[in-house]
Amino acid sequence: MRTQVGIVGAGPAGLMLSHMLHLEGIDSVIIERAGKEHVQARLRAGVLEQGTFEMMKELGLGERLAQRGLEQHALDFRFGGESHRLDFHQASGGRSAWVYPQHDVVTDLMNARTRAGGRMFFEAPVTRLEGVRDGRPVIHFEHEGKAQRLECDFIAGCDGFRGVCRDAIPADVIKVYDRVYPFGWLGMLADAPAPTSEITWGCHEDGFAMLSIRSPTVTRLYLQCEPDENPDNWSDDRIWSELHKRLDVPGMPPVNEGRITQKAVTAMRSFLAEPMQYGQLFLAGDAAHIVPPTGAKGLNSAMADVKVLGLAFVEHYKRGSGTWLARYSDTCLKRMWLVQRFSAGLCTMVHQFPGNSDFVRRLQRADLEYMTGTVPGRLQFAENFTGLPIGA
Ligand code: RFL
Repeated sequence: MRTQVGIVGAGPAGLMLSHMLHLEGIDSVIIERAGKEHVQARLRAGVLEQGTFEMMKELGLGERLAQRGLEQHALDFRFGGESHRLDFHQASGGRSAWVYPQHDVVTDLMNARTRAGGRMFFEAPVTRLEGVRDGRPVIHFEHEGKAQRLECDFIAGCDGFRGVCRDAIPADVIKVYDRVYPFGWLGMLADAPAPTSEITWGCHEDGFAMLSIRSPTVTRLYLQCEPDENPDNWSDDRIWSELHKRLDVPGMPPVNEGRITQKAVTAMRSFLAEPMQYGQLFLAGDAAHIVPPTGAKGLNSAMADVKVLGLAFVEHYKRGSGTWLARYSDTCLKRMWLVQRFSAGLCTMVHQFPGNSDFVRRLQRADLEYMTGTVPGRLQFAENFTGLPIGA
């Protein structure tokens, strides 16, 4: 089997890249380890930046997004027993964010690829890559009990943090930056209308909490917890009591309680691998970088990489120029370090770290007050949260 771009992974990065290439008449094949239903059902990120929203619309993926995406103009930071509403729409000169779950993004992309007859292999784990350095790349994978090979011009490693593509870059070439945080998020879905349509963060001395509307009848909720927490340790009563404590403030409607339908713990890390290219292999999305979910940047950063990579492939195939491909890693890393800075900075500002001194807690409060209470603080949050320019 042969294609122009072999794509490992059918997450948002792999699917979006395949879709972009198809619109430009460039052939690709996706090889995905998991089953199709599993990929579509995974509950993960939920907030789109302005740039991701526009990218989806421009690429013909805007229909359901327009119907179901919930435009956001402000984020409500709760600390010191008060609400501090940060209007990022106003601060950024009219940019927004959209609540639109990752599984809907994946469904839109999967439907588009299926309609176009895109070649996708599910339940097909990639076992190794060959020839990424000598210009004749081959993806080896298993499918229906048989060993298979896909020859291609380029390989896009869109196989997430635990994929195999990053390992094809030799240890003396790749440099990895990694920070693991001493806490995680207990994420819940509850059958209850959110008390407000705006994303709300509780920056409380007992730990972080977050609330976001998922649909008119469902709320997405998070609580800071131990990184290896067993979700079963959290009874519904304990969950609601912590959510009220960390999020409710006088003068604002309290958290609405309802039946908890999902409960899972996510660990938190900051991770970045440099370079994002080696020979004919290009890493994109979580395969190259992980951010703590505080800034809602994981999915959006995957989309930003893919936009740069897709355009670079177009430049190569349509205009015979390899300049953009050669610049891919530097272009993405420059933006990604700014995203890391924002995500790690916010994560550090709003969570309680074990052993934090009173001095550090007061500094966290001062950071929150500066960010929500000053024009430069609001501007900085607004331009990062709604998304930095891509490919600049
Ligand atoms: P994905 O979505 O992880 O997709 C990678 C795909 O590659 C497949 N794969 C392989 N396929 C073939 N052969 C192999 N050997 C393979 N190894 C792996 C996997 O099965 C998978 O389908 O990466 P992508 O496309 O880069 O997209 C990135 C986003 O998914 C990710 O950044 C966000 O979802 C991160 N994230 C969150 N981000 C937020 O902004 N807010 C959140 O609340 C949030 N929650 C989350 C998350 C990520 C999570 N994961 C990955 C543990 C919650 C979770 C549980």
